[in-house]
Amino acid sequence: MNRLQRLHPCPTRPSSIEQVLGGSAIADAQGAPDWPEQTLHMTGFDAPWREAWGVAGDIDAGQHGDVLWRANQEVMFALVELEEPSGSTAKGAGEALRALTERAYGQLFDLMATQGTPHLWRVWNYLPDINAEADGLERYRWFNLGRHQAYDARGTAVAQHAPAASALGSAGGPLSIACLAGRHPPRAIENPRQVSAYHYPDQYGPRPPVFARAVLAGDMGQPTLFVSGTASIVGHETVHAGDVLAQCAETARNLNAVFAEASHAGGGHHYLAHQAEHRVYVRHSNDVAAVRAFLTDALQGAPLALVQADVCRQDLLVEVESVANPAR
Ligand code: 3EB
Repeated sequence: MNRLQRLHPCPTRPSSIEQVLGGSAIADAQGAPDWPEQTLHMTGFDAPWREAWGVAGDIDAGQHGDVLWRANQEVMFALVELEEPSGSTAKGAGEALRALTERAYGQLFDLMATQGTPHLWRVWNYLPDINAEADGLERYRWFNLGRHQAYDARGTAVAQHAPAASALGSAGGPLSIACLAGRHPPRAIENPRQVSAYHYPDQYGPRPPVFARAVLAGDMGQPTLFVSGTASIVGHETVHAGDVLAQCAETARNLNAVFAEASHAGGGHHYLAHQAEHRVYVRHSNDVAAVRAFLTDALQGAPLALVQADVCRQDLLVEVESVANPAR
């Protein structure tokens, strides 16, 4: 199949032969491309940027319910954005978010089946006020309930079908879910230092998150590594609460562990954190300079895009996600 390519930074028209399937942009990026674009309602700490996923050759596009999509025979980018009509913390907002999440995932799953790309590879989940309580439960936990129920409703076993993912709090905007899905299943990678997220105990909510620590997907002769949001968690517990640099160091250890696992699984390919591109979510704007300095050193100058976002556990101060192609 065609190799997936991230065009980045990206104008509103690709300069190369690739067709863009979709992508994302920081809210202050100029211009509106005609492909589905997930807006990050987040403050960026770099020049405004846009990222896009491209393939060679012909593509199809359409809308299914609330989902915008573009695809070729092998891979689809899809985007669903749903406003919460009564706001994020009004009475009933928790159940409303749960139902909205279940509906969004349900529509995505239906579309993926129809298009012949039934396998989720990578999902980016953003929602406002992720750590706020609604109806006695944290909004991230309501989100997790709806996501898990969408899997359960289709009898899909989460441990076998978990994509790479991120779930972050935005500074406003809709519930926004973007994904890459494929004709062929990805190869899931777990981190031996961490409990698989879909096995987290119920102290983190009534249903666990559904994601793998990373996946290998795309052209399986030359697979792309998508690393999920990675944070200062060992086992299932947050470590170094209150210490942002120690959290950065633990996060770097987790990234290196995931890249090492991917290199073992990668059919002779090697993946290196310092040859990857990283998106870094920082909870407190005041920490940005320190986080940038630490991770620039730890990741040996690999490109970083830093944004302010609320991480999905109150005590997590930083989270990093990555994309890498096999090392040269
Ligand atoms: C963690 O390791 C940190 O709910 O989709 C990271 C990546 C996190 C994805 C998700 C959550 C998600 O549990 C949080």
